[in-house]
Amino acid sequence: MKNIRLFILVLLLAPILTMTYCGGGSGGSDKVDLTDKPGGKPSLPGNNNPETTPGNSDENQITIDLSGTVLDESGNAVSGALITVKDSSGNVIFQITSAEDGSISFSSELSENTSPATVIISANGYTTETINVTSISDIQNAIAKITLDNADTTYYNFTTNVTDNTSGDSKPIASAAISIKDSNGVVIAQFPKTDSSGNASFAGFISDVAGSVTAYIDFEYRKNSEIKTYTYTVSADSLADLIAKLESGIAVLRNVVDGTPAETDDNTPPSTVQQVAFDVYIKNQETSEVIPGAVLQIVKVTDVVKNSAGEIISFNETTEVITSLISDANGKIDGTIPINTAEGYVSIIVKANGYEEAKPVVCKDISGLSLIDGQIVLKKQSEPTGIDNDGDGILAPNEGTDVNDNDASVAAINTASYMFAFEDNYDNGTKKGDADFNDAVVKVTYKQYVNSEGKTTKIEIITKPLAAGAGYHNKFAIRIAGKDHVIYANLHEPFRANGYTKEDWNCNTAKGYAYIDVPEKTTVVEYPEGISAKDLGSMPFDPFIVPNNDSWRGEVHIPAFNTTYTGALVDSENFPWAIVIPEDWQWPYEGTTNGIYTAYKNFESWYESKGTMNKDWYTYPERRHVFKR
Ligand SMILES: [Ca+2]
Ligand SMILES: [Ca+2]
Ligand SMILES: [Ca+2]
Ligand SMILES: [Ca+2]
Repeated sequence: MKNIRLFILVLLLAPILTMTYCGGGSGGSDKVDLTDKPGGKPSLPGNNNPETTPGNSDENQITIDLSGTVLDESGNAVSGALITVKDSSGNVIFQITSAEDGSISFSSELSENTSPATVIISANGYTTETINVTSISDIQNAIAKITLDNADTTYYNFTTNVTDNTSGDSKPIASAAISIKDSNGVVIAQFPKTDSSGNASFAGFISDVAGSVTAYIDFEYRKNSEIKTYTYTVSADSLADLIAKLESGIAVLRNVVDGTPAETDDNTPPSTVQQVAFDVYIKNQETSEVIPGAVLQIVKVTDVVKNSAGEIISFNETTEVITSLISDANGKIDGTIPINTAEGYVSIIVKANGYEEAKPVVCKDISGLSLIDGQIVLKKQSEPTGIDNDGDGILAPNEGTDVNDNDASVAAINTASYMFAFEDNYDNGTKKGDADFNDAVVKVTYKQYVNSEGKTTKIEIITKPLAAGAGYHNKFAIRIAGKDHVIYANLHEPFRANGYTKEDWNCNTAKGYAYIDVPEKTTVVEYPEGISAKDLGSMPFDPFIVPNNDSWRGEVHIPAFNTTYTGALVDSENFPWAIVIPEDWQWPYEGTTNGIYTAYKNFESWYESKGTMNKDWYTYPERRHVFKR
């Protein structure tokens, strides 16, 4: 009903409302029709030279076809040899494994900018070969016929013992499969499975590999009545060091952090930002006592490379912390974190005073998960020593993670920026309103202050109005924990305060006009008693507009989040009227035919595929159709 009324109202108003706008301080003004509809191209004052840069195309791809064989010194085929191609920074570009008959073949699309530097050929029992290359044809030459030398080997005969000490009771692990891999991931030793006492003996030759080596211990355990698999790894800088560790026995500390896939809901449109809930206990590995004040950091991971089987073969773990969660008095972490679905991959690090740092999750794609739950066990290291100036229980930097050791109300600060883009006149036809998503565009940076009990004590909302291409005077507000914080009662006001005249409506949306900068506004929300992560919810919270600040028009919210708004959030085809973009973004010009569909060619497949394809659609604007900042 509401939408029909809106539509009729706009139809009535459109011929009446003839408004003027001044762009870019040019001082010129012309009459334009208030359209905000497909095809409604505003007429512009003369002498405009709109930028006509060609569309932003995808990165150029080249197709490569490689083939060759791997033989030993006697000319026999070597199967299972691993050919790894890396760039000059050591990142893996791709990997190929030789077949039963020693043949290798690889066909794939690669970025034109690929610059291979080394080809590494490794196989169990052979000396690893490294060949320097500068081009794809160099790689073809290098792998056409590879002859591997038999490696120098050493005979080993020793026994290892594996126990599960997660609950502090050193239970033997039976039927564990143990293997040792070199730094290229080639298996150089395989053990018989552990017996009922957790023992496994190795007797045989192992190649004298250089560099670091890792033992992989795969086993099954029971969680609730379910059988789950776990891989525990032990690394060392040399084979001798690793064998010494294995001989002295391995006490497994099992960090159990499981993920539950999100249920696909046909009634929710896709979102570029997704929230993942955490329900995790942090415990002392020896005593099972809970650890309050432990900091769980979600760390950004980039440059993820997968092989054809979908396994991650390389990645870059950054030091950038996306979100910090802190365990409460019961050692529990119970809250949600925002994840940009286009990135998805994170690592998790847990730190607590006097405990060894733990990494229960290393490079995992958590987009598509709704919940991560389980327990993370930490090994006691020493009594905590160091400075805790404010007495909040978290030590100052160097020894601990307190971001402000002079303020007990803050132990971590989570910062993130989002752009929100709204339609104020939706559902007026076949193409989703005019879907220009420029009626209200704001950038919001949140700074969330979290204390050592995991409670939020303060949120700074830093808002920058970017565009208001609308005939309506829209109200912009953010709902947090059930309370509305009105940032602008009329989003045109901040533009008027910075040079637009009273009649302006096409603010930073008209083609041919320069961007007018509107300064940021900071709104501070305080929680003197602290609010729990569960009660607060998480970024980007619940931003919305009230079209023309008329309450009878309802509110426009981002539908992907748990908004408390009970009115309509999408149209009959689940099309959203508000979107969130997790980085800087260029909104469509006013009057762009079919709005966002034209300005962002990948939007349609992202929306139609329910967010599974073109997750980064917002990074590929058609430059002719978006406003330049
Ligand atoms: Ca402190
Ligand atoms: Ca502090
Ligand atoms: Ca619009
Ligand atoms: Ca508009």
